[in-house]
Parts: sequence; structure tokens; C-alpha cells
Amino acid sequence: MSLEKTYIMVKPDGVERGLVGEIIKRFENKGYQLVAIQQFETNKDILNQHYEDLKEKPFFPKLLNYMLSGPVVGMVWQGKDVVKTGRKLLGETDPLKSAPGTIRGDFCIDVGHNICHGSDSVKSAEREICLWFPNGIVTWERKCMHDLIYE
Ligand code: DAT
Ligand code: MG
Repeated sequence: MSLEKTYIMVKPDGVERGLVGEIIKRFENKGYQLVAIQQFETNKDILNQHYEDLKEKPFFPKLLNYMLSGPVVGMVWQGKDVVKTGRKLLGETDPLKSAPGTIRGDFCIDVGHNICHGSDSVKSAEREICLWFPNGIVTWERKCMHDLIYE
């Protein structure tokens, strides 16, 4: 069985604030599996590709500056419906519209400092995983744990 994958990234403010562990914990507690993780120095080239859909938005220069302000931690998470459910764990784009209990609902306030990224579709996830992990990732599936999580 090949399980769905998503790209989750802790943004520079989330890394600086020491929230990497908390974000990992939310996904692990849910039952998802971490299959890749790396801290990256960002650059304009990779961010232009990552946010290619947003290049024309008025907030794009600000977004770029924010994303260039420090290292990010990129992760690939695997599991049933992880793209859509991962976005639910993150909360709304605007943290003030995010329900308490979500990551953005619990840990941030402004849209320009919303601490985390999650792929918005399976297709985007595939693109983003190839972009940030161009050498590929080791795909493995848990043995005992799998049967405790899935029916
Ligand atoms: P999401 O990160 O929820 O997928 P998005 O892809 O539309 O949201 O936007 C990417 C990031 O750009 C988002 O996490 C924060 C920033 N952003 C989006 N809308 C914004 C706005 N109106 N003003 C400032 N920053 C914004
Ligand atoms: Mg997005």
C-alpha cells in the first residue's frame, strides 16, 4: 500500500521560536509518519519556485523577506489523507481565523508570521517534495505501528 505524502515546513519564525518539536508532536500524535526532515537555508530561487502561484500577489515581496529571514525545517509526512488533514492540523492561513487546537490557532497571530506551511493538494505535495528533497526520500512504512493506527 502506498500512503499519501505531504510537505510540511516550519517557517523561520517557527524555527526561531523553538516550535519545531511542537509541530512534529501534533503530526505524530495524530498517527502520521515522518519520512523525511531537514533544516534548509532558503534562497530566492527555491522560494520563487515554492510560491510560484503567489508571485503576482501584492504581499509576495514581504512573504519572500519573511521566508529569507532564517532557516526553515522541511518535512515529509505520510499517512491516509495527510494532505487535507495536515492542513486542518495547521489551521487557516490567517491565524486569527484558525480554531484553537490547531497549530496556527494556538501559536501565532498575524498572517505574515503564521509559522508553518502545508501542501494544498496531492499534486502540490509531489511538486514541493521534489523541490525541497531533489535527491529523493527514503520511503518506508511502519510495521507494528501501522496496524495500531489503521483498521
Ligand atoms: P497557505 O500557507 O495557508 O497555503 P497561501 O498559499 O495562500 O496560504 O499563502 C502562502 C503564505 O503567504 C501564507 O502562509 C502567508 C502568506 N500570505 C497569504 N495571504 C497573505 C496576505 N493576504 N497577506 C500577507 N501574507 C499572506
Ligand atoms: Mg499555500
